[in-house]
Amino acid sequence: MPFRRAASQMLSRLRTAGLTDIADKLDAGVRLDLSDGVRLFESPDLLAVGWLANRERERRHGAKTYYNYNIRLEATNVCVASCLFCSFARLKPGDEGAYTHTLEDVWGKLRARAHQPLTEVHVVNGLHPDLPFSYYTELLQGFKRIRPGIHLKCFTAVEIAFFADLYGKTDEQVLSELKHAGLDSLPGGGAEVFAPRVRKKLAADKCDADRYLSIHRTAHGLGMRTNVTMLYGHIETIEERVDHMLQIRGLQDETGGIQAFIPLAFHPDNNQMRKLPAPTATDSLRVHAVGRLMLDNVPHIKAYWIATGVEVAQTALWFGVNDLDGTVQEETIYHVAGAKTPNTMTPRQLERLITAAGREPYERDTLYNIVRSAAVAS
Ligand code: V47
Repeated sequence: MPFRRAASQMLSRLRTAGLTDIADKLDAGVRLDLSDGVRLFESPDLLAVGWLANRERERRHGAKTYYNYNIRLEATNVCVASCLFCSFARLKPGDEGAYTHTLEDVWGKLRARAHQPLTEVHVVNGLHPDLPFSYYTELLQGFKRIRPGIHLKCFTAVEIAFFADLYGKTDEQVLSELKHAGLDSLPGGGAEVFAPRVRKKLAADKCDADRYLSIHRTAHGLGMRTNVTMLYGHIETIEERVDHMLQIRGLQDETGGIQAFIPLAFHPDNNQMRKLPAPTATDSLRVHAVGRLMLDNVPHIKAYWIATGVEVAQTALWFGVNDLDGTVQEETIYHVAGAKTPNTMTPRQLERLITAAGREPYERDTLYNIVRSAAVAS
């Protein structure tokens, strides 16, 4: 029978790829370890790895694929950190290309979209040395005044650590005060690669992995959800990638507060690592697939289409991914670093992309409540 033949072909393919024991572990609900993760990265058979990741994706989500109606805002690119991979930051106010929007200007971007049924504002900023803390609390309060129901996913853990040090507060105080002002969740930026070797070379000025994870832990304790990212395709080793995933899994075991893992493809233009090539499509598919397999306790694996490219994000829907981020609209970090993707996609375009991949699109809010199902709407 054709189905039996296909299944037995897959089994023999897994055997040839040396992945049968990993498939067995997944079937038995046994956790994969560091050496399993390394083997998944090293296996020449990308389709076998993808097949395993897809199986886990379908076990959890079937064909359901999420996106959201969001806007990305960056209020300032002034940043005291000099991360080697960053093309966005300017060290000081007044440096060429440096900007800091007034609160009215940032709020204006939301006001200008009064006609859009946005559910999320996602803010990531540079680490500005001179702004008062009230700039950030008022930013949040203003967003909520303009759109009371909107979800504010703002400030990476690296920004929270910076605020605490700059304004003489604890991480918990910063998070509580921002929450009081309207903060709903933390985005996953700033994780880069947790391994101290990589972090020291690439992002020496940023808080270390322990503090990044501790801030997420604290946010979870305060009832907030967070995402976690990994910047891949530069100087990190395969072991360092898997170790990064295992540290995320460890935190998730403790708190359960992580919603999504988002691998971020390194973009080399206009930064200090411009001599490195960008990661290939197959590497991107594999990182997402291995993320799904290692992170058995993180519900959503997101392909950020701005970073992977639209075509790879769509293909990744068969490599473990069940979320495509959203409409985005105002992205700069990736576009100044050479992203060739569009700046925005409409809900209709995202839905078409998902449907054309043989998956079912669902518009979600930030907390993965379904806002709209295309099947119901059409
Ligand atoms: O933290 C900066 C990365 C991140 C480059 O939580 C770069 O839902 C590649 O975190 N090449 C910000 N990456 C973006 C981010 C994010 C994106 C989408 C969704 C979510 C979420 C979070 O961008 C930074 C840094 O890791 N980054 N420069 C670059 N040249």
